[in-house]
Amino acid sequence: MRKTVVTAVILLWAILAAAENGYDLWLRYRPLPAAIADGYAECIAAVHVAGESPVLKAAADELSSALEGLTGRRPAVCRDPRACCLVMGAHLEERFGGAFAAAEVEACGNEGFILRTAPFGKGMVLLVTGHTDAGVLYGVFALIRMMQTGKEITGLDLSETPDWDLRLLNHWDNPDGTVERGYAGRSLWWNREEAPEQLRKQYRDYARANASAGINGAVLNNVNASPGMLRPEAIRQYATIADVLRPYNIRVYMAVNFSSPAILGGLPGSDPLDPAVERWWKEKVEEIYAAIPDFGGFLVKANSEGQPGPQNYGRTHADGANMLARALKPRNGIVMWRAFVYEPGSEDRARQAYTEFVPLDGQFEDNVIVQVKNGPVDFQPREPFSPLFGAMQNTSLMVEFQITQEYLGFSDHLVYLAPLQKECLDSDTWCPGKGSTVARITGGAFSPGRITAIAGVANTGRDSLWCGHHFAQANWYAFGRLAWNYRLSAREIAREWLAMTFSSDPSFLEPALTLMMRSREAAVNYMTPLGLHHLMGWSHHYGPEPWTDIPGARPDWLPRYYHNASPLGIGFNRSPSGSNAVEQYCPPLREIYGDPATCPLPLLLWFHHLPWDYPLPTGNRLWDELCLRYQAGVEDCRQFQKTWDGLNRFTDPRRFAEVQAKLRIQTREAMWWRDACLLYFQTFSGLPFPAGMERPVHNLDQLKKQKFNLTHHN
Ligand code: GCV
Repeated sequence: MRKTVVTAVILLWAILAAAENGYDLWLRYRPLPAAIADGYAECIAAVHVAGESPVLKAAADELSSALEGLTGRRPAVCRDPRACCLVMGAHLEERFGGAFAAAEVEACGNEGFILRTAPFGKGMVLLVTGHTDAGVLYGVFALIRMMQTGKEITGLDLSETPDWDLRLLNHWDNPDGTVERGYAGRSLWWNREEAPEQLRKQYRDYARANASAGINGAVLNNVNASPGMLRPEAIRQYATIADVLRPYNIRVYMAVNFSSPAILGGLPGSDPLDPAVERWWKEKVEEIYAAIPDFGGFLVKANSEGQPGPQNYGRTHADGANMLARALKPRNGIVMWRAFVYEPGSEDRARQAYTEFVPLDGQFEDNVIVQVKNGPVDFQPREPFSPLFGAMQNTSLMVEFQITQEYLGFSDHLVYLAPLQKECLDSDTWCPGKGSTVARITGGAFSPGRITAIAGVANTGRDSLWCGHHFAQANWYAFGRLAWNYRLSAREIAREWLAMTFSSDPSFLEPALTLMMRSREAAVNYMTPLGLHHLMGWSHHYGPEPWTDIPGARPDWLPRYYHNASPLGIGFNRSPSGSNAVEQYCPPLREIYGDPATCPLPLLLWFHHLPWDYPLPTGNRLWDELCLRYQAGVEDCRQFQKTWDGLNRFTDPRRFAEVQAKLRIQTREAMWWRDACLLYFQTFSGLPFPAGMERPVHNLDQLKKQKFNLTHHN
């Protein structure tokens, strides 16, 4: 008997533990404490869906399964709204005239929603409405989030509209199923062999997660695009996926190879001004729309890192983008044209996108958006904002963030990215004047009527927990939430995510929040403090290799190009006495960044080359400050481990152990970064390590010989 009970307990534990493998993301819908659950169940005991559409059905199904999971009770379906406690549907003012003014519902636009409790008959009714069914879907997800995080849902009066029209994930997925800079397994979309029903479930769950965070579009293939993506079979695969995503208000977009007309269409070239090329694209666009009527448009990486583009034919980026834009325009499609360009041998890579794109300002068709990486180099742990924001006032611009952690420890390091994204979005460009933040510029504050968009390079893959690290899921979620509402604080978003994903117990939330909020700065400190950048190995982008020198390699792929360490000092001189990249910023930023005395400390070595003993406002000389920051990064990681170890009673065993194992790797590698960088820089500074700093545990010669090992990174 006893044996049976023990076996049953073990079995139950195993089932529960297996159920918590991270697949459910923040949509876990685990039972809430009875007191709260009963209140919600009562408040939403019966639901009336006013209208019929796949989007409304998706919203109603989600609400129903969320309530069932959270409260143990599925709401009844009621046909008569008078007998219901919740009514969802677009334009409810037509039935609940007193509850809203028509203009208020109209103001919700394409995707906004209103959640309002209103008197109806003898009681109260909770209304979820908007101008469109998509708005209702987002309203339902907002309501679910409120319940998941224990908020009051009686007496609601809330309305929201998103800050950007298009909120997209970019998947760098290749047709063979590999993912460029992907650290969470193979591609969700390509080269799959599972049964269609199994795939549909996974795609639906992907769509639910996106919709709940507010993401409404996805580019399903790599910007280093295979021309094969435009073959009929790839278009069919795109269409199959689009069908599953559509009820969640998600459109698909495609990254295209500019040489497709030549490679695929057999034309002699792909010159954007050649009428035959233009015709080829128009026909291709029609073929795509025949399969995917709500197709979103193209994303293009052109004349960058070996990709073909209009410059191959002596044409400009505007010529190339506009030709595609004209093909897409009749179908309301858009072109997202990337500004990530840099040439070998240019004096300063950080200057290049500006140099190439600013002269084209005002020349793009109105369905072109220029997609600009957040910083002027490449998704480093910290960069200043790209000076293109603000400099192209007659062109739609969108920010591209990287959610996948190419330069931030892949899926091994816990780095919560919302603070990085907020830092960029809240940056004041001062163009055309004070208050012109990146968020406001790209959100259309100065150009009403233009399409607005924002993109994040996805960190998802076939991995059972989607993102390779349980906390990397937070970066997917946070990107969506910020894209919906950039005014949310990184802390608020982390709090929501933690409560939904792990536990809303305050004894869990507070320490876990501190850990997350500290994590980005910790990574900056142990990788690239004080504005240093690109210190990683050039082939893998993972660990530190500040010494790398590869004869014949492009200088701007090598760390030494960026840190310039020598006995004289360290840093990239982008001041007027150097590359003068500071001139690309509007006043007063160019003066502030251009003078080491006023340049913000976190960006100091981004803009200046300074002597090792340069005195800093912290009271330390540069060398000592650098050492202490590396050390602080390591100490933070150790603290993260301690914090997490203390939280085991709030988490299930599997996720707890998996995060714990990753934190162990992170601390070990923070020490690797610290030692590699400091021991190497010390060969130039010749200065001792400051008092209070731990001695390195590695030996520089051994580190230099060590081969990078990918075994624990997949
Ligand atoms: C998709 C960096 C990455 C490349 C990436 C490129 C880009 O260089 O290392 O993998 O290519 O950025 O954003 O186009």
